[in-house]
Amino acid sequence: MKLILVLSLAFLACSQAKEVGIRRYDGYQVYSVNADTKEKYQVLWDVYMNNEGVLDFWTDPAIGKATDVMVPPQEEAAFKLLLEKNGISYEVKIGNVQEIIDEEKAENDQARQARSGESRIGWTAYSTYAEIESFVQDLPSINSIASVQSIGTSYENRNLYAVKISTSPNNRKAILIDANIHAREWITSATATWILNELVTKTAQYGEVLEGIDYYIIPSINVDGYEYSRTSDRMWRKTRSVNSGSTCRGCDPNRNFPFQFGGEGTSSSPCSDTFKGPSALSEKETKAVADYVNGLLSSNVNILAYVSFHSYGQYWLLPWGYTANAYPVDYSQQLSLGNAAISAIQAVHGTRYVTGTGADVLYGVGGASDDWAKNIGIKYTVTAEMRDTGRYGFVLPPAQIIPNAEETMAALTEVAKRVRSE
Ligand code: 0X9
Ligand code: ZN
Ligand code: ZN
Repeated sequence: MKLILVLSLAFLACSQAKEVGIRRYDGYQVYSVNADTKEKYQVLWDVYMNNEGVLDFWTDPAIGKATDVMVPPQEEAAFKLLLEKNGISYEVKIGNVQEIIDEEKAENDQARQARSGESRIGWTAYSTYAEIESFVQDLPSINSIASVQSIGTSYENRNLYAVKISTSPNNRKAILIDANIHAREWITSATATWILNELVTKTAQYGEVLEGIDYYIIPSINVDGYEYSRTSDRMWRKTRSVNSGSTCRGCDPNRNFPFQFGGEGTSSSPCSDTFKGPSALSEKETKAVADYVNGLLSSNVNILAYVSFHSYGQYWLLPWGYTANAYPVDYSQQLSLGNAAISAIQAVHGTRYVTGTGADVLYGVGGASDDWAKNIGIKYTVTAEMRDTGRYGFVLPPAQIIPNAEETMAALTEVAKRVRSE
């Protein structure tokens, strides 16, 4: 009797510690799987559909290209057996996910320590959302080309912002950037804030980017998810809204936009990482983006490009993304800009991107922000999947923030040149 009590108390203490702690990924491996036939793809798809909340598909199942799947240690044997039984080839890309999370955290803590005392954020480390927020709020006082616009609040009531950068009241052409739709893609908000900082503090150096064009930059949109990924679960992707009738939280904001909502690559299960949500724009964060962009268009802002920042894989993804072999009438122009952008990226640090439609290069996705933007009439739309090609995936070391941002700026310069000549 006594022994049982002690045991159950110990269990209680242990489960409580887990509750408040950070989710750990000890022994979790990332498999890069290659389903090269329709049959093998079907097997992989079934695995994907039947293991929501157990296997984390870092990339959605695709045919004839790598699909990255994070596998918990207790599922490893069964997963490997299944692949082998079906003749699906694979390699282990990341041997222990917790190890790279620990490395990232150690580097980040060290870089933050080195910067302690400095009042503005730096790009040698990832920032908290509170730090991003005060960085954004300070921009107009550094340079009057920046103005901050409040675009709403998140599910957990954090403020959402867009920053407008404008060097002349006569500018009519504009480029819009959204970042950090996916919580764990930390590099995207770090890159967006770096770009803002460059434009505001080194304006004269960026004539090619700034001349004649206004920028509307949403540096972090899934802010609740971002904070949750920092404090509780590094691999969190979705929003943090409560789903009625389920204990699983959040929906995938990049499945929540009102174009091809519920189409390919979307799930109706709240526990899935690609849960589309109860209805299009059900999330306060996606609603804020859509209302903001529609508001700009109806006040005659000529948005000619929409760039959505994601990671990872090093892809410059063009429309359409909702299904394979679908191309807008102006696809040749999309592709020529895509090619210019990826060569500009490569020229900076040698990083190689691949360009093509989102669905041809990766997989079909309904309800994504890129296609939604294209569908409402914005000419050039892009999903930029930043570094890397899988060694770190989402857990990109902080030392790569600046090089990643520099090459993204080179690509943005190409977008600006194109938009200016439209
Ligand atoms: O699946 C996504 O939402 C994006 N990839 S990610 O790994 N960052 O989650 C790709 C979306 C590309 N756009 C479309 N296919 N429409
Ligand atoms: Zn993403
Ligand atoms: Zn550099």
